[in-house]
Parts: sequence; C-alpha cells; structure tokens
Amino acid sequence: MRVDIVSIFPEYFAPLDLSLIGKARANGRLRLAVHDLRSWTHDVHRTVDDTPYGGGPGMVMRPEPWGEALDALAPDELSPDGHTLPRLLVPSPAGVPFTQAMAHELAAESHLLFACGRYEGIDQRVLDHAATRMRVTEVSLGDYVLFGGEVAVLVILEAVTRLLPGVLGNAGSLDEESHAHGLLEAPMYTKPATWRGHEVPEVLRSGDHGRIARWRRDEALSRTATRRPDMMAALPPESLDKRDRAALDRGGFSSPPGDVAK
Ligand code: JD8
Repeated sequence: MRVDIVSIFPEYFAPLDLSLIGKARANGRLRLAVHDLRSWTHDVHRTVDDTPYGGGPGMVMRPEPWGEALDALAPDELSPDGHTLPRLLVPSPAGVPFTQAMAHELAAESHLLFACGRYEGIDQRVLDHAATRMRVTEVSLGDYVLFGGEVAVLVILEAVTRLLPGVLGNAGSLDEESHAHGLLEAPMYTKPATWRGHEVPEVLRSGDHGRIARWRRDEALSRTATRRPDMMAALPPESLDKRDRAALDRGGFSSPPGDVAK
C-alpha cells in the first residue's frame, strides 16, 4: 500500500518510524511519504491561511497550496506503474465516523492520500474540486474537538496498517476482536494468580474450556450492556441465545428485543 500525507506539521509523523508500522515500511508492505504543505507555497512567508469569507473567528487554509499538492500527489496521467488515483481522506469533525469497517475498506486500497487541515479547516473548494477526479472522504475520529487532522491520521493509519497482510504476524488475534463480533471484550489476566490481594477469577484457572468460554461471553455481555448501550441495541436479535439472555437477566440488564431461536 502507498500512503501520502500532507501537513504543515510533518514532524508529527515521526512515530511512524517505530514499531509495527515501521516494520511494515521496512519490509516494503507500506510505502509512506510525508509532505510539507508549505513546499507548495510561493511567497516568502510560505502562507497557507487567510481570513474566512463571511466572517468569524480564526483562519481558513487557502486553496492554492492544496491544489498544487493534490496535483503533484494524484496526477491525472496514469503513472508508469499503472497505478490508479488515490483515495483522498480528509479528517474533519464534520466527517463520517471512522469505524473498524472503514479500516477494513481502507486496507483494501492501493493508495491513500491524507490531507491534514489546521485552523478552521481547508477551503471547501479543494475537496469539491478533488471530488471531480477521485474518491474523497471526510472522516471524523469522534465527537470531540482536535486542533487539526494530524492525530486523526496517526490513529487511522495504525488501524489500517495492522490489517495489511503480514503486518500483525498473528492472524488469529484479528478476528476475535470486539468490533468484529459486536461486543466488548472480557477482561484479561496473566500471572501471578494473586497480586496485591486481587485474585484471578477461579474459572480462568480451572482448565474447563466450556466454562471459560461461557464466563467470557457473560463478561462481554454485561460490560457491553453497562458501557455501550448503543452496541447492545445494534446487536442482531438472533446473535443472543437463551443462555445469553439469562446471563443478562441475572446481571439485571434487559436484553434487546427480538425472538430467540435457541
Ligand atoms: C481536522 C482543523 C480544528 C475544526 C474548529 C478548531 C477529526 N474527531 C475530530 N475532532 N476534531 C477533528 C479535526 C479538527 C480540525 C481539523 C480534524 C482541522 N480542525 C477546527 C473546525 C472547527 N476547530 C477531528 N478527524
């Protein structure tokens, strides 16, 4: 996968040299380049912002440097290696929510181009113009306010690159994840069995794999019911069997509506 990032703070992306993402880059599975937006300015002050039309506080990123950056990184002509146009991703609090499903979708792309805004954001015409020649997605990390798109890109890239074949190294840990089966995960424990007076639940030391699986399922259900009523409500009714509903009942939680087959 090829990834280009445009930002006025290219230093933000130094951590991408570390750890698993660094490994994916080293072994060639990830070709990542970070670009300074100011390299596409032409004035002595390397200006990238101006006051907003219509008034209001703050500054808006001017369209011209962005236009040149996108021309350079997503040229109209097919390159010698025959690559297609990138998918342009623009972090914004007004974007569509970034999810694990979108991470999977992005992991299947051959070229991602990230545009990191700052200030009050990027002149909308940059996105409108880009959308006439490539797929453009405004994406939000969540309902809180950041200073700019850089941190969002770090998060998205970490979620996407760990899905690339050969990056995780442990394929098994990919599909047993909470956001794959719609429930939060049960708590995990390791040695010692007693630590500062706190014991590892007996069932996990019993060696009874049936009881362990049932206990983990019950913990996942009660956690999800308590912490994520939104995930609970979104569960397909047929994904909860009689034993699941009984476990929720015992914990004083109500099961989402729906008929039970099993
Ligand atoms: C990009 C500029 C800040 C946005 C005024 C101060 C994502 N989940 C998220 N929260 N915030 C962002 C985000 C914020 C950004 C930019 C992403 C570029 N800002 C501006 C408009 C209102 N603030 C985000 N992804």
